[in-house]
Amino acid sequence: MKISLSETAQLLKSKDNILLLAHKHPDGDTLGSSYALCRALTGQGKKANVICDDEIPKVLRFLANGVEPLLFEPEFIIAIDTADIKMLGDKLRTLYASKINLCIDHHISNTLYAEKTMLDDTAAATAEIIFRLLKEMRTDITPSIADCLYTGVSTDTGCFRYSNITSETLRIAAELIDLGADYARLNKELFETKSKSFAALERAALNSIEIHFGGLCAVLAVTKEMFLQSGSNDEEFDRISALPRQIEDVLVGAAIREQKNGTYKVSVRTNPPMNAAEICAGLGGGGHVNAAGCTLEGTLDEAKEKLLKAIEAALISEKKLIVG
Ligand SMILES: [Mn+2]
Repeated sequence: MKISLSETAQLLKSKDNILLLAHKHPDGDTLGSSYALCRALTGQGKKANVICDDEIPKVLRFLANGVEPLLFEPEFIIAIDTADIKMLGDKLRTLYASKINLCIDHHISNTLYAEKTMLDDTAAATAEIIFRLLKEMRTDITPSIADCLYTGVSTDTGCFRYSNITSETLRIAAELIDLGADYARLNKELFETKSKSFAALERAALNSIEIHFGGLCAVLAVTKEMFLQSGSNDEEFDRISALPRQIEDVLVGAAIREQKNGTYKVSVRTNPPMNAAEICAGLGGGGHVNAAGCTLEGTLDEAKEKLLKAIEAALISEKKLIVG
């Protein structure tokens, strides 16, 4: 059942011993929203905790600073920024799947798995909804709560660059700054600072870039050795995949990564009118119009050759490339 913001505020007023669940592979929005609400609830003398199936990424650990993990038998369980029960991860799903009393979320794809759902798919981040909820509850938004909410809103919008932002997003961010959000430090830590491992992987990846078809296609390739040497993790590789398409005039960007078993995982990103899903479908993979993937076998050169053939055919069929 969907409920409104004021019904959500009323409901929370009557509850105590509240457990907040963040989704797996936690990001700034699920954690920022959860810790903001947790701080607000404990600030009202209630008991509240945040839990997550996965470890909190280092760059987001400050969100939990000063929040004491309390011991209590949960009476009310809220999933935050979690569109599907699967997104909670195996451990939390096993423990709580049938017991989730409320979900607060902004994903249009929300499966309404919770007993009650406060869904606003016009919000760029769940943190926007939590901000409005705290105002509705007339709770004090302290500077550390403002930091948590600013983190949620800024990370889900790529630091206010994506097309999901609205004028409301910017008004909320402005209010958060007035409430003491340390935006300059947060922007630097969240968007400008790279881990040493990421910088090493990025350097190796940029060095590997080859340009094809008169500049319409860029391909990078990272071997097992390069990946191991950098000390990077999978999430960092995902960010690397975006690099080839960022080059001027490139319509098809691809990132090839050698996997542990010697096969190659390929990520293709396209700009219109090229269709990444179509290119990858021809290679046994699939995905979305502007981001898709597939797995290739053989040597690196053979994998690259197969991929380039598919890209060439797609460029020709879109009349971006004329064969003489
Ligand atoms: Mn979100």
